[in-house]
Amino acid sequence: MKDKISLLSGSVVETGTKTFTSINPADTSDTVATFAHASRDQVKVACERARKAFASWKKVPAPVRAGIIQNWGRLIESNKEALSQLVSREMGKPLREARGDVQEAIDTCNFFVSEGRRLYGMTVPSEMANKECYTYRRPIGVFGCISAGNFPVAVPSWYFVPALLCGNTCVWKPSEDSPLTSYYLTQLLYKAGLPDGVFSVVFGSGAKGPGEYLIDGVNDGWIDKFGFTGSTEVGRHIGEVCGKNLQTPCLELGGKNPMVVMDDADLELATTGALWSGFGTAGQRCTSLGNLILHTQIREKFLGMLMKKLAAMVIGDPANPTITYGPMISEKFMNDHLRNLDKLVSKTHKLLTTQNGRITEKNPWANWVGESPDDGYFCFPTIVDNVTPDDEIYRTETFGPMFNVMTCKNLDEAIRLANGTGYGLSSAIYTNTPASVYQWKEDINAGMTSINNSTTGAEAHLPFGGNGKSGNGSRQSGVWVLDQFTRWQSVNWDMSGKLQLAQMDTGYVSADLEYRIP
Ligand code: UN1
Repeated sequence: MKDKISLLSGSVVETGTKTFTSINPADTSDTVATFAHASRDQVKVACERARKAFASWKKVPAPVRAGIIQNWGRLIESNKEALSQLVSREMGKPLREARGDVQEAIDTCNFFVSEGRRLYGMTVPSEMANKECYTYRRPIGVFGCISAGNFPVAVPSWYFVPALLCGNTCVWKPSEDSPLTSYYLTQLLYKAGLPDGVFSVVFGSGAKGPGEYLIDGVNDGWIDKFGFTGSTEVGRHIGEVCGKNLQTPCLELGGKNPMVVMDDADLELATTGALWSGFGTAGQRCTSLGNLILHTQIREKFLGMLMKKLAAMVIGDPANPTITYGPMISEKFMNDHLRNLDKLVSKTHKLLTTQNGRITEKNPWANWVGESPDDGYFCFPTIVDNVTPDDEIYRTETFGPMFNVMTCKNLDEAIRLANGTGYGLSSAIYTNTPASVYQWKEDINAGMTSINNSTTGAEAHLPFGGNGKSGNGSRQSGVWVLDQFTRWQSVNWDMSGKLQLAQMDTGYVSADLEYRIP
């Protein structure tokens, strides 16, 4: 049944001939599933079904829609282990993290269930008698979404839970790296009681495939709202297409996330935080550490401690609970990483790590766990020192297990370096001086910042998103995301039985402005 599926749309399931396989990146002999690239016609069918379903879905009372979200959350929870195992098998993140990925979706459902009983508008006084004013949140229509493979459960839930709750219908193009996870996540949504046509999945590639057709669908009038998590380059293109059509997409793009360690920091904490920020998920989070900015006073001591912890780090089999990270998501991500090492690291830089690139049986990582590293796409952790603001590597997102080291003399310089990359997604500072924290919070140009914590690990009910090249100012999660999936409508209801003119037929009383206190 799951073979060669290209369109999944409730009762309508279609297959395709141009197939692609999902492969376990920790063991490439393990083919997880074969799906097919959806055709342009199939994307159109999905959008048409969504358009048709919108008329009735928006009329379903919000608490009833929220009931389906609640069911979805419960179903995800009761399938948490199987789904987590599948996430880990399909895209390679450690099982512990895969469980977190799934938990984030459960949290998101839980958060939004009661929002179905709010979705508050306001009653607003009128400036005229016998007239009432109100505001309502109205759904937007058909929501088209392209998501990435690094968070195949959490990030889609950030989009679809609020989108559906608010009364929109959806067409989803999930990552080619996690089709089976997307398939089951969608099956659980159907089992939760979602009416036919409200939610469809089109499988396959982005470029020259369903992703591209879905973006074109904005021009074709198929889509009313777009959501995208992925590269800045593709995000910019989506922004252009949506802008031309007077739409504002939700764009969650790249990052070059800085972490500053000041001279008063707890170095034990900061070294652990830096390693996790840089190498958790093999650096394949948009919130992963990009530039580590060390105060000159603690630089040498910090690096000594860091390299010691790095040497003890365990890499390998995603199911092994002791690992920090497993394989790259796919061969493409590994090759991109290898190309970055080749292209971006220059003679002026100093590699603090002696082994870089691909981990193999011939060139193994000392603390390797699992079968042969040759079975999968495993890479060494890389730390690049002596990076300056003039270097391309300083401002280029690398999305792999590598980060840069830079040095600063004071907080002003640290903030300049942190803000200079053009990105502004996540960030972190380690310091114990309240005044430094205060200045940092005010001056760091990032959508998210951590004090004495990792650059990664945003919680499900806080606004998530970035500035600059990291997005277009949209935010996901928490109550703030409601503004992405609804439009405000103001209503004024006149019961006076006559045409009352705003600003003119008011009962404003004039003051005696000549009066002066004696
Ligand atoms: C992403 O990398 O696209 O904050 C999302 C974090 C996770 C989500 C990352 N909760 O690291």
